[in-house]
Amino acid sequence: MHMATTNRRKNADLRAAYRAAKQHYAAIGVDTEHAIARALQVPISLHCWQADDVGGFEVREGAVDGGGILATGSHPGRARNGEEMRRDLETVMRLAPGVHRVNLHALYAETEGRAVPRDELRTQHFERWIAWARARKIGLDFNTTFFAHPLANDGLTLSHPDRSVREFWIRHAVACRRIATDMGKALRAPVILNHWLPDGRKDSPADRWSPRRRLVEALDRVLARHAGVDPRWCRDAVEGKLFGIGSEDYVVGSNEFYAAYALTRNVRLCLDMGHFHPTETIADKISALLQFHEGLLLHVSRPIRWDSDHVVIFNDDLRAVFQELVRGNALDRVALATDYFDASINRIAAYVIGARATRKALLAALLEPTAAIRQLEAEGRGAEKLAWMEEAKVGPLGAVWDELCRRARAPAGADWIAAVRDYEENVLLRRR
Ligand code: RNT
Ligand code: ZN
Repeated sequence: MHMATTNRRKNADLRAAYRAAKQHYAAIGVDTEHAIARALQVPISLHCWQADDVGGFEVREGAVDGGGILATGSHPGRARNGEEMRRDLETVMRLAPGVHRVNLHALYAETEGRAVPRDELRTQHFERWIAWARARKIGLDFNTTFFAHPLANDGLTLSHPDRSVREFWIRHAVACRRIATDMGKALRAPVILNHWLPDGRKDSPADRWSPRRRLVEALDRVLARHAGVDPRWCRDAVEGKLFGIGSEDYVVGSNEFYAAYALTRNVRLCLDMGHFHPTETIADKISALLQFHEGLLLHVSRPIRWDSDHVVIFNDDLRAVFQELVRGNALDRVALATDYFDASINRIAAYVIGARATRKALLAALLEPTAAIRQLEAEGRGAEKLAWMEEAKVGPLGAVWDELCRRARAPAGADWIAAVRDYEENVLLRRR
């Protein structure tokens, strides 16, 4: 009943609600026109791997374990190839407003049914993705894939004690840097190449030192100068983690490791919202790290009790991250990429919920009367500051959000839900 009413809301009603909201915000010194325009511009890089549960298109030559990545659920409709995945992503981008990029993993190479070793991946294996992105005027981002591979089954890749294993993964990462460079050049937009590796130990390592030393050396080799790699188009990032499945006790690439590594090598640090202790959030880290780092990559995710990669929702953690970015005027220094995978519900809805929640959190932060509450804080009027922060939580955000959606030609309110149901009936359920 409520949903039906929402669906029938007229454009005129939305406009009227927006006019009232605009006045509400103007009265507290907030310009909604500016907030909408800014919120629409910020690119959100959509991870391709929600469409297929991090499966990938690779033709495999040996048994592999998941490498610490686990999508649970068996909802029908998983994308089985590039065409299906691109169609899914197009649908998501119609239903979520604002500028998007698409974030690929090396696992999504299209190799015409041939098994191409990861260290032999070339730009040609991503030509379809590049052509698609060019036609739709979207930027691409990219990731090395250090998991789901026979040479990752030991739980160690770039930090493996066996030199030949390390060399294989170094070649893989360099191949990806070349591909990212070509993608960036072709699209005239720099590509962020993120490196996350599962390396770690399940229990009580006797040596925490050697793998870390080897990882530094291997990453330095990856990030050295290589023919065909141009840092103007390929911007490397490194992503740390606290623990993973099978690496509960020790992760070689911890957050401290990469924070120091990224700073000293002038690459980007990636913070994933799920990669810390359960009550530790990343919002407070941003103003600390950006005193020293030029920029950051954020993996927008949602942990529940552990790094569970749940669908991103408009919750306090997400809002706090965007408040920090807006309050610190740091939106231009931080790249945003979604990162979660839920196979237990409609995957397209999972995407749209997360993409919309992310931009909604951005809009909400832009609607905060930051100058006013800072002034109160500076004057020592702490209770009033807190009171205004409380009031700001329930202003007419929804009306401004609807207007943002309308301007971006995306469905307002809950109107997108019916579109996903249609897509499920007409497209996803036919993928059997
Ligand atoms: C894993 C990291 C990593 C992956 C993707 C698939 O814990 O979050 O970013 O989710 O590379
Ligand atoms: Zn991540």
